[in-house]
Amino acid sequence: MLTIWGRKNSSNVKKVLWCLEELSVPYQQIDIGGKFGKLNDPEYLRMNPNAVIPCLQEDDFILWESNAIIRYIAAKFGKDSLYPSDLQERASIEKWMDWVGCNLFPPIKQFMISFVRTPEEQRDPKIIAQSLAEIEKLLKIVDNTLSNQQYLSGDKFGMADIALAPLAYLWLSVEVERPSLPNLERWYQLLTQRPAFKKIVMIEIN
Ligand SMILES: N[C@@H](CCC(=O)N[C@@H](CS)C(=O)NCC(=O)O)C(=O)O
Repeated sequence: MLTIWGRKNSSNVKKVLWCLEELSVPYQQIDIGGKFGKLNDPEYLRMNPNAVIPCLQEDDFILWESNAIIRYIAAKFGKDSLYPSDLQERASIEKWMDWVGCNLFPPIKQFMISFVRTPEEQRDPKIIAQSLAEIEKLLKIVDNTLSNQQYLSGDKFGMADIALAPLAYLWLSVEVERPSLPNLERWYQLLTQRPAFKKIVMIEIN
């Protein structure tokens, strides 16, 4: 049995739980992080010295970094679906996973901290505007890409979609002015038809 450490409303935990649900892999999930705390408990730090979630535990095997976890799950349980054997096909998907983690996650995190988790009277409009501008710039790249392909992963749903969608969900769920990104919106609507997406991703954001 796989154990996933991390609260269910973290976007990085959602990626992992969604991937498991898509592949019908049984797992147990343990709430930690956010209001549950415990990230700096010595027992958790022994598993993940970064004191962040998610973390996967499978007997003695421990794995952290959400995208590394998705790759592992897909390779182990999704060879015929989420983990293409064609190297170029897989690299094109992994490119987007890295892009989401390196480029999109930092401004989304900044936005979450400075807007969603900060009371209105304490918000800094400049920081909020900067993070929103960066998110928009990046999502326009996604929108352009999605004008030529059905999914971020290509013709078929895959790991890149799993990496991006929980972050896109956050951005689409908050009350801010957004530019029109019709291809991204079409892609998002497609994902909302997936039961595992509804169950894992479309939950209360805070
Ligand atoms: N690069 C890491 C980032 C992990 C990360 O920043 N996780 C956030 C939640 S999305 C976290 O642990 N925040 C502290 C908390 O939830 O208490 C990954 O993709 O796994």
